[in-house]
Amino acid sequence: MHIMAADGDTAARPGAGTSTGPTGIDKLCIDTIRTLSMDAVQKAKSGHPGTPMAMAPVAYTLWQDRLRFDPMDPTWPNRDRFVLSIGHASMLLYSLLHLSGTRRIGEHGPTQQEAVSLDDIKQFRQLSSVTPGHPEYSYTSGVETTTGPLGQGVANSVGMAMAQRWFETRYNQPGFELYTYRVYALCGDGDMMEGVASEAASTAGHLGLSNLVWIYDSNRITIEGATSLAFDEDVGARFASYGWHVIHVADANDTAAIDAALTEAEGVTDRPTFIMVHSVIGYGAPKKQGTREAHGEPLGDEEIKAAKRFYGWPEDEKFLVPDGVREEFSKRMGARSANLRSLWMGKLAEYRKSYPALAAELDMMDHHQLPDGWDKAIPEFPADAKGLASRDSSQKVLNAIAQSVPWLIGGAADLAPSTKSNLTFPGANSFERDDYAGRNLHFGIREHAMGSICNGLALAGLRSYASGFLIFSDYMKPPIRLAAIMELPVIYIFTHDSIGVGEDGPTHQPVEQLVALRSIPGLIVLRPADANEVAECWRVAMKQHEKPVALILSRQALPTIDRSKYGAASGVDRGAYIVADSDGTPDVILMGTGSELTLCLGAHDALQAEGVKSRVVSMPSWELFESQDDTYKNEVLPHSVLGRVAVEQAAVMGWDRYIGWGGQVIGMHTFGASAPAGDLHKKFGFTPDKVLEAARSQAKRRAAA
Ligand SMILES: Cc1ncc(C[n+]2csc(CCOP(=O)(O)OP(=O)(O)O)c2C)c(N)n1
Ligand SMILES: [Mg+2]
Repeated sequence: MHIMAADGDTAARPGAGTSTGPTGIDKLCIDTIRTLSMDAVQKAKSGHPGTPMAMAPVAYTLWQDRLRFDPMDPTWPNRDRFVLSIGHASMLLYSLLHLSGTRRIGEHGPTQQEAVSLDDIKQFRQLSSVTPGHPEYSYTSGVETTTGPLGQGVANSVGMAMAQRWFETRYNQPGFELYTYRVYALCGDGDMMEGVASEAASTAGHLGLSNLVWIYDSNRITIEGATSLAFDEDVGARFASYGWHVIHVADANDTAAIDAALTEAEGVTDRPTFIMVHSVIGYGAPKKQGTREAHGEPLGDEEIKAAKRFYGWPEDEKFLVPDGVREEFSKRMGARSANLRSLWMGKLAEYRKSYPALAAELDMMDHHQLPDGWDKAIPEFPADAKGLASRDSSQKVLNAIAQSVPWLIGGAADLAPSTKSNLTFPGANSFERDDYAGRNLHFGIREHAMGSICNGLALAGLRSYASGFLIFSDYMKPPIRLAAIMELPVIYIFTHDSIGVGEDGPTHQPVEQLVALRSIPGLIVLRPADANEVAECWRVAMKQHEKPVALILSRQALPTIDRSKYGAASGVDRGAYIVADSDGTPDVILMGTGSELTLCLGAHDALQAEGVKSRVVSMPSWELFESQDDTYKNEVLPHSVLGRVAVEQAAVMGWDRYIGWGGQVIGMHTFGASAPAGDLHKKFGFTPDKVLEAARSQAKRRAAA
């Protein structure tokens, strides 16, 4: 259908302010975004119409004239990233993907199919549609990250911007400016209130990430009503103090001012830019605009008609894309970006010839591959009764791997000396504003942002790791969960894994963290028992390309098990394996993880001497074990053996799956306490005697059976 491109908004219209609004074809395109969003939410009978309506001019200006994003290939490596941190405004993004004609990515790259068709928009929020309630990475082509939990998107954008800097520094060469992309995030009041956004913004300011722009939709409305109910600070001043360049745009409809702000941001070379845009939520809906009612529910047929009248739109038309709108996107944004991408592809072809080794690295990253021999330098640890802490063996293994996998980068939340996560070889410097090639990231004491930034780094193609005390994994649960949802292979190095922490007391002793992590679908949790298991755990972690992995490591020394006497540590990749056994069917199976495997082995020796047949199973990962076939599972834990003891210094929840009815778990039922570790082990029953006692009693079940 053809409708005349109406004139711009005027000050007389409600909510229009005194702006010089968009006119002609621009207004037509913007109003198409608005009306598609209203119609989709109305049809779905749920969703968030108000913010797409208000921010349409801002997003349109960015996409149409700035964003270097080629709809023909939404995965082009040097594309600018657009992060919709206000994930509830998903219809804004779906409308843009549709109108720009963005192509769907198939198994072998871009296809001829639309990423989001008009039919898909009509299926907004329905089962199996590519238009879920909140944008989901890899589900809808063109969506850069999964958003919805407020604060996450902006924090991811910091990781993406750090990754660009890292790529630029390592791979750009004279005459080959391969990596120049910028990262734009659209955020709202909710993002600004969330702590993780502050952590991430503070980090970005410190690092001087001038390739990063956050556009803040300041509409002063959230779900409960006016932001004044809970939020009055001067957000601009806050960002200025973080070291950001701050620009104010008085009216979201003022596309000229938005354009000017984006130009200004491009000129800032030493800091990120924060563009604070004042908008009216639900702009154009006469009764609901500027109110909380425009946030999260359909506007209703009458209000939609009135808004359409206000836009000069045929009020009875639904899902209307007027003639000329798609063409305008393709003429401007499409042509501009296609040109940039084709120049870039040409450059890449030349680069491959001039810098084959660097190009090979980029290809490997792209294909989730590891360099040949990447694990050759991983040490084998000799048997040693004294042994070493798993955090220490992890450091050795990590450093061995990182030397052959240059794109493995990460760091800690101010705990690297304790978590032993630093890369110590020459050239592995700190990532800082004067050395963006550094590989040791200093997140400061910002666990939440650390997790979200690592997701951003992983989204950009790097293998990222985050490290901290296991107890503080609670502070980064949201990004861990999102890594699992997005299928990002981020690695978490969590140390100080139990009451073995000792004197620091219950606030620092993890109890329920292990089961909490194990409850996250898709996350692989590994708690190695000795140095050689640590090496195997790292092998498992590095081979993942769609699962995050949490390594759970000890502060205290763990004996290095004599593998000539016991089962090989390579069993780790099956999640659970037999370490010690007896002839024939065992009377009792002892299962342990981490530091508790030694207790099981001690009990095993004593039981052998008593003529009790026992088996010891090391069980570093429930998830890996669950993915084995039934034959293997039954081989390791035969159904016929009822006598079972599990030992783990953590909450007992979940172990019932493996001990069966009547089995016994020696675990934690309360929080820990502040005392030397030895005393705590006695108090909570982690002693050879207690394990032996439980094993003897369980072994009797065979006789009784
Ligand atoms: C971490 C988190 N907490 C709560 C919510 C629920 N929620 C969704 S939108 C919203 C209000 C957001 O307000 P704002 O960012 O100002 O968006 P606007 O209403 O202006 O579109 C809330 C509380 C959420 N999505 N994420
Ligand atoms: Mg708001």
